[in-house]
Amino acid sequence: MARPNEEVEALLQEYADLISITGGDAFKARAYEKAARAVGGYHEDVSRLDPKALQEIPHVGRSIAEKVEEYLRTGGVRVVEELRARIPAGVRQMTAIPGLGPKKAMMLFRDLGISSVDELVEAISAERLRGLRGFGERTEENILHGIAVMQQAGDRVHLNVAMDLAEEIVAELAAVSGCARCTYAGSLRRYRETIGDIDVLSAADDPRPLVETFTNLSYVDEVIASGDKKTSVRTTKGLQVDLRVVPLGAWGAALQYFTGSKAHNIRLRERAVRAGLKLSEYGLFDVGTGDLVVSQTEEEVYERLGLPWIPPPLREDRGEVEAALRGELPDLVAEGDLRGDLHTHTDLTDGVSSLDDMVAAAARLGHSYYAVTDHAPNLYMQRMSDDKMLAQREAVRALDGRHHRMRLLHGTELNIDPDGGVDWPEEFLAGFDLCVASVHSHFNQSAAEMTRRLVRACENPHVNIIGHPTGRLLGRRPAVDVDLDEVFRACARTGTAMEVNAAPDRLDLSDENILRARRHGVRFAVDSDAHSVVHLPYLRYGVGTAQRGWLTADEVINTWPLRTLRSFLRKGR
Ligand code: DGT
Ligand code: CA
Ligand code: CA
Ligand code: ZN
Repeated sequence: MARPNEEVEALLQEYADLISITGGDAFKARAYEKAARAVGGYHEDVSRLDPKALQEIPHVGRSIAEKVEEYLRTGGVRVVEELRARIPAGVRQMTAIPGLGPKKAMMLFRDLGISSVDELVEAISAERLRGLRGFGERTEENILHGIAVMQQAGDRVHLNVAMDLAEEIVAELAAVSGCARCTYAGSLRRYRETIGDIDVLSAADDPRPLVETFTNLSYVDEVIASGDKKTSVRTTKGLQVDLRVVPLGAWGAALQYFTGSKAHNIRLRERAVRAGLKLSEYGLFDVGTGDLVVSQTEEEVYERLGLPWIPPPLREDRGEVEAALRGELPDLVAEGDLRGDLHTHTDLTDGVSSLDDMVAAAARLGHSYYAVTDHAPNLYMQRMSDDKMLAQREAVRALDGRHHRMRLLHGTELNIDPDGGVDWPEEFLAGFDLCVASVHSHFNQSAAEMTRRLVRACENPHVNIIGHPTGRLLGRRPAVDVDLDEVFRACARTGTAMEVNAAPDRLDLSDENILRARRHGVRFAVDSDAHSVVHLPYLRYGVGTAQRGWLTADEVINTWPLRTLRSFLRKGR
């Protein structure tokens, strides 16, 4: 698979969780957690490292390196499997419920014998949790909400997981002789925030060599179906991939059809019908004569329906057809429009790459400016201090302009406290080039409290960007309860940007919230929130999300020239 590092990260994290829920050594659990993150963010493919090179990864000592090696060699780790076996599968599922967590899940299993998510729902409605220490009515609500979040995510995967795999498959198929075209379509081409299955489309006269290569890919576990029109496989990680092979002459119609969304396609078919045409994956046909009208390119299909080509992220039937008819499609922000990244971390706090490495990697991506925004002191685990921050500023100033003349900004990611205050007083904040401010605690405040909290943060003259504004973690943590319109109004009024956090497990703001925010005239920052050099390219997922929110380049502050950006960052000061 594309990233063995992520597989190993998941395994080490699972081991850490297992240690802590079975009452093991907390120090050991923490060590595995740190190693997991370090491996996930490591710049080299761990499956290519020998045991000695493995130990050069931060937080990976001999014993952890041995387990990684065992996993890469055999596909499993004995001690992890032993611990897994001690906990029923249903309980392990319970530990993943957002808002419940491993400790409480184990307590419910031990004290009440609850051993599955279904049993837990039953126990809550029978009020069997009442009276248990640490379980109030609010907790019950949170657990039920958490279960809903988990079930909603279902078997869908994050965008980067699907993208890595899809790009690998497309590259393999494109190399097969006779393959005239190959690309991914479906929700992935539309940059939807999670992906149900991957749809790959190829053009060839003879589909057989392509199907042959496809079904024999090393990471294919099972061929679910193989017919004339479609071959579906399941990968070893449980992700479904559909391959369709069409004649080159039908490429445009097929690409249009299989990109979707279904709702967008229905709108197009209605337009076709009104024009006496029939639209299918084979082409656009004249209903009267049955003759093919067009099918080779998507542009032709749209044009024949009286429309300009519509970018895939807009194809959700959210008014794009109407806008296209009026000639008012937005000129969407593109990845190439971004001049920099305004929210990133280093190993001074919870990042795993050094300042030098982050800066060098960012410069290689072609950024013309780049902000370093490590965590502020109130996130206690990070042990930030004034001195450390000032020392980092010196280091940042020394590197300024050194890599491809990329300009550096020294910032921080502040913690918005429950009342809307932040970590430092004005005088200290004034020393930063920019401040991101985020909610990192007290996620369960009421909507009124949370709204006041975020509005106050916007009103702080030194807060420039609200980081991951709703705090959601896809499949793991729901968005906070807040009156977003009120917050958006405050952003527009105070000159505070809303972040589009590009981390694939956040994508926060979401496409729908972006659409809402832009109606208030809000400005946005598309940021990677990178904690490692390998996260820097995640910006593409933020741009995809911004496009789904209809954003143009001028609405995104990190497409602006540095001078314009600096003036925005002054907030009228
Ligand atoms: P996913 O896989 O749940 O993330 O979402 P999609 O959009 O990739 O959906 P999928 O894989 O079921 O189908 C891929 C595309 O094929 C879909 O976006 C539109 C097209 N399609 C599939 N079934 C239908 C259908 O019954 N009617 C129409 N008009 N289009 C369909
Ligand atoms: Ca799909
Ligand atoms: Ca599909
Ligand atoms: Zn951050």
